Amino acid sequence: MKLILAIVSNDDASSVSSALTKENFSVTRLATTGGFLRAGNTTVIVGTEDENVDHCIEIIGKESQRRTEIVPSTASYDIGRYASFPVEVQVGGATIFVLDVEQFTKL
Ligand code: 2BA
Repeated sequence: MKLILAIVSNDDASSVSSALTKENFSVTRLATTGGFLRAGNTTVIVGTEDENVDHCIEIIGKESQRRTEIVPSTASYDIGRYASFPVEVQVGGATIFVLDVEQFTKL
């Protein structure tokens, strides 16, 4: 058995967990924070048999594809004025760890 830890953006967390649940994976979601950006992200935990790992990763990848979005950004000038302009940012993607499970018990 394996434990899959997938860190995804908060925007993708719902679609990742819905798609996994639909395919009969058991899913736990944790609210986590990235150490570099210190922004919220979601860690999805899935315990599954070895033969299902590739399918699980495939679903996570499909629901959290890296993409570019245009978001508004604001710059301030010393004279007390602000300007708003669109910037391209990369969103999505997943960081996935697969661990061996020594024991799995439900009491
Ligand atoms: P990603 O590499 O896609 O990582 C996204 C989030 O996944 C990370 O959020 C962190 O929460 C988790 N993560 C990634 N690799 C990990 C690992 N080896 N162990 C544990 N957790 C891991 P953040 O830490 O906020 O990083 C956001 C993005 O900033 C990263 O995207 C990467 O592009 C960049 N980044 C992270 N650390 C960096 C560093 N030391 N120097 C430069 N850029 C960094």
